[in-house]
Amino acid sequence: MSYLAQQQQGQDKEELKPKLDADPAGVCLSGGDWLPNGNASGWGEFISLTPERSEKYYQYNLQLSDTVGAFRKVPKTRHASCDTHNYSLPPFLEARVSVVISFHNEARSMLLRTIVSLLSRTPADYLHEIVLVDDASQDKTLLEELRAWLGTLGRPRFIFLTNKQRQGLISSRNMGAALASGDYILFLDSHCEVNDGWLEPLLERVSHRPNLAVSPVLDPIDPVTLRYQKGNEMLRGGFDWSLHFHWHKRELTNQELPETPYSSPVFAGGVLLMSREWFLKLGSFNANLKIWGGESIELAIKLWLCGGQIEIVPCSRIGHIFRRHHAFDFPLQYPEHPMEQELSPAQATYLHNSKIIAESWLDEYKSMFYALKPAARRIPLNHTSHQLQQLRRESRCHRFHWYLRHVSPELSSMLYEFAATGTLRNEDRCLHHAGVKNSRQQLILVSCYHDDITQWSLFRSTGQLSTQREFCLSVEVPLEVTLKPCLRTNDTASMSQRWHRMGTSLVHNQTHLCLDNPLKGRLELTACRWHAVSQSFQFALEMER
Ligand code: LR7
Ligand code: MN
Repeated sequence: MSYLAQQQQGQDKEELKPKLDADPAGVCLSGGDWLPNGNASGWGEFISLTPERSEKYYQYNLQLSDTVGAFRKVPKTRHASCDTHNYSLPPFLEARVSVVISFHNEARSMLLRTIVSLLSRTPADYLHEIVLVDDASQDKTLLEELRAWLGTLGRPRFIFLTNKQRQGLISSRNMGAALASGDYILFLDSHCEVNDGWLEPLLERVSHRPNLAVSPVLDPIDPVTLRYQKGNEMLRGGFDWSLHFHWHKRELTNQELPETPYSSPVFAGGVLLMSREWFLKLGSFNANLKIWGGESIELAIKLWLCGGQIEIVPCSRIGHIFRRHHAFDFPLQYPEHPMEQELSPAQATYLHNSKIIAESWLDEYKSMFYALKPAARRIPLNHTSHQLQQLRRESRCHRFHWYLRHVSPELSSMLYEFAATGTLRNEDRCLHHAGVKNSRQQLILVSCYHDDITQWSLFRSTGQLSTQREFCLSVEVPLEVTLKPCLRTNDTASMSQRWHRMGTSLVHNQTHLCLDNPLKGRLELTACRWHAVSQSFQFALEMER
């Protein structure tokens, strides 16, 4: 029974059901008759709404958020068999869950809906506490107002923390985890709605395997219509060599059903539940990571390497508003550093965090990362990694090649697929795809430290030289070097897209001519000349042949 239902024990069960009103979003039903004053819109007197602000401030529909109610029904998105499964749960005294939510400038109605969904859809015995960390939001009275209301509920325990100065979500979550006292810890964004029965499937998995960490399947909530949609349970999390998160398709084995829990190289985004002790033993989120980004990839790598596993559990569903843009500023990381002129503060922060992951865990494979993100070389790191080295030693963590072999075949296949990859340099400039102009793809040579400098890959098997597998360097009659969509290799026209290496030259297979940059800026095909500087093109990373 949920906490709120328990509060009203003794009342007629029928009465506990939320009143069903048509919902402005047109898809869900709102309720919330347990809220103060029985106010169905759910706000009542206990908390005032956020003052009007532009949509841009939140990057979602604030007006709708304020009107759909603190509680609303959400569609059932998990497989029907999840409802009939009898979950074998650990005794609740051994499985108390602490939920940690850090927020920066979240709309009141949104944060409240997140909390209310937890209170109403979590078995009360297992919901030990909710830790709310206000990461220096502009709204200075929200936490006090929440304390005044939530503090009166008695159970679960609430812990309120306010950062006077912005710490970022990574430190804030660490602080929350350090104060928490449950057996398990769950990190949640501040604009989520947990779906019915979200916790039981997760607890069932972790209670049998103490080193397992689990994620639910994320259901997307549309930032404009607030429509709660069904997320995809056929995807596992992963990342590429530039340390960007990606989803990979999951294939079902004979015994597997779509709703069967499955292992994953990384978490489903940033939402995860694991033993609090195990989280602390792993050193929490790497405290050198700043503000936003990378922390869940870092935790995933160290967890696998140091004896843990990760699973995604499709019977557990949590809705999350996926915003299209950041809703907050990134503090300048390197004021006065020349790099700051080339990278935005958000890019510099993300690159800084990625560099820490590469330096901490990738071992000799970190050269793959630097090949794809040359700008990371210039990011200063001013901290020591003693603690991490100690963790690696004491927990006898595997080296990164173990992760490649046993956890992420996708990442290792990227290694063998390419003969060379990364930026493509000619003298002091790099070949860059600058978009389309007058319906032609623009190929130019620019500074190699440009943050989104094009990454090229020369495929071993096909000889195609492509940007993200999308566009291939091609030669058109009469000998014009262009970018064209990559053709399938069974298409004879794809012959015009094949290249091979001769020393540092790039030779076009069909014509036996070399890629050349004779006029500093315009690519041509000319007769190959041994050691010609204008024909020398170096990839950031050349694989062994
Ligand atoms: O300085 C900040 N301080 C904060 O407390 C910046 C942000 N935050 C809060 C913010 O209010 C929000 O609650 O941190 C949370 C995440 O920030 P978002 O929602 O603006 O970004 P996001 O949705 O892209 O976050 C994803 O990436 C983050 C990288 O650090 C974290 O891993 C988030 O957990 C991750 N979110 C998800 O993957 C969605 C699923 C979480 C759930 C449910
Ligand atoms: Mn989010």
